[in-house]
Amino acid sequence: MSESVVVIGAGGHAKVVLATLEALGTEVTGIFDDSADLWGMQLLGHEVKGPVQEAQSYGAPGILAIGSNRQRQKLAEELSLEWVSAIHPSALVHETVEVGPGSVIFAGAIVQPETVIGDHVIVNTGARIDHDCRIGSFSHIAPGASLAGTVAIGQGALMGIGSCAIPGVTIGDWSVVGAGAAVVSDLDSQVTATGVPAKSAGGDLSS
Ligand code: JB3
Repeated sequence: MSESVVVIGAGGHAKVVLATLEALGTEVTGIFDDSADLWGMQLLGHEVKGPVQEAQSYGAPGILAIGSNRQRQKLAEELSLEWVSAIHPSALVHETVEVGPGSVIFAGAIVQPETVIGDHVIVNTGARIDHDCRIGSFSHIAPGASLAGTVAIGQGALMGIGSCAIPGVTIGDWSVVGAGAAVVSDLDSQVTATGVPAKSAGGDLSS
């Protein structure tokens, strides 16, 4: 990846992005966040330099380090930056896996052959994605979530912490799968599903 990047967002998720960049030996040009009370503060030894628009003046590529799927999409549309992906050295990502710009794959994650990961996706700590999955842009596979082979995750969808999906199921755009839920049949778009087996309660809880 590139030698130096700007990081957008200065919260908890940004800490894990910074840890990933540290592990890769990538320099951080600066962190940018619209919360003025954070400006001048340090996050893991890196300065929060100013508002997100300012990141565009540094000429470095960027990573959106914000956990909200909707906010990552919004900022990706608003900011004119080249986006880079970051894959922690301890993640096992098969050489045939495609990873879109802006996506992050954190420590201990496993991604098996011929899976395609879209843009600005979060594959969080220890998540497992098996072969031939399709992971939509702006989605988030939370820590410890597990996808069997040929699962399709829609744009902006969230697989909650420790949730799972059996082979071949489709999870619609912007849907939310609750923590620990087991998805055994297709889910529509913009629904929330919880439980084992996961049942859709309707409604849109994506954030
Ligand atoms: O559970 C895990 C492992 N990670 C969570 C992650 C996926 O999402 C984490 O525990 C948090 O629940 C959450 O992390 P995040 O996004 O860093 O949340 P928080 O610590 O609240 O920080 C959000 C930062 O993003 C804040 O500094 C906000 O100012 C900034 N932010 C959020 N929305 C935004 C916007 N900044 C701009 N410019 N525009 C936004 O819409």
